[in-house]
Amino acid sequence: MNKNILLLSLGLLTATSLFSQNLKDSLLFHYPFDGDMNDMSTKGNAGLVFGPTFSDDAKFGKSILFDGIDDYLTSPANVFDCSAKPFTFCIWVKSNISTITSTSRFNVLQQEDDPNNTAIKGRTIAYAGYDATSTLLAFRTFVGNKALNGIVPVSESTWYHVAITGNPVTKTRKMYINGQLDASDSAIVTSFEASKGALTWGRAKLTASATGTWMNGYLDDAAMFNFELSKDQIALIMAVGVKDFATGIKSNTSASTASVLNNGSRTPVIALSRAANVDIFDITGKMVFSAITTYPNDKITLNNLQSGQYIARINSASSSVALKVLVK
Ligand SMILES: [Ca+2]
Repeated sequence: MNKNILLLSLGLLTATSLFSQNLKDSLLFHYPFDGDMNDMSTKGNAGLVFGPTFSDDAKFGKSILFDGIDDYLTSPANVFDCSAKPFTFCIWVKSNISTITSTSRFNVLQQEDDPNNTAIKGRTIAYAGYDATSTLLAFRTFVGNKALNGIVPVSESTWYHVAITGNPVTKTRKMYINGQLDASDSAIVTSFEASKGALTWGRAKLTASATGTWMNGYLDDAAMFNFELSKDQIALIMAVGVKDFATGIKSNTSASTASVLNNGSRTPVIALSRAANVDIFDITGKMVFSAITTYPNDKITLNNLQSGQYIARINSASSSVALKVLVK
């Protein structure tokens, strides 16, 4: 048994790779909202802007700000079909709604009716609605023609990371808020809609009245994947953003450039086989450590990390890897 395995077996510090597959092609769209509606996935799904402006109040780069009156965005048809494959939609959202009433609501992402068969109705993929129990706003999805209601209150002027996953085979839906599971169900909907309709952001369907559905606040770093992201993968997207998440997947899916060990004094150490940048984030996405190593002086001592789960992003000249790091 080599030293690393021995030390890991002590349970003082463990690390596992978050990725086992190349996921580059799984990204159906990625809108950073950094000044335009360009799609940074390989799918070329650039959208159109009808009113919203770009803001420096953002999670990554710029965000896009909706006035709550008549601002919206559109994306092309034939991008997304929730009946075809499992999916994950993720986005950062910040509400500007200061007074919550029983009619408070804003739409984040809406699917229009299918362009090939308008009898097939698109659904509201993500929105925030009034929760009568808490008398507060909470995030929801209506994929599957039934509301899945979250419980985390949506407060004014606070960024929330929203991730919604769906699986058309098991008819399972999950909603994560800030990386934590907020709501889920399974097999309670008949089917997921086979719609390939265009996507509309920040309001109800273009063919319907948008009254009461206008987005009032900010959106940032929106992406759709054609698989169900794990909780750990969602935490990594929160921490580093979709771009670096996808880059890390694309360039290297192996943890071979990094190992994690304990140096004998219960101080966690990341040992690297080459020079690299190491950034470590806590579960809320806050960077808690950053260093550049120079081989062969390749050990990073993590003196000040409290017990808990972290994400380490390690970039070298030739590769990139993300690790889940558990400090006990
Ligand atoms: Ca952005």
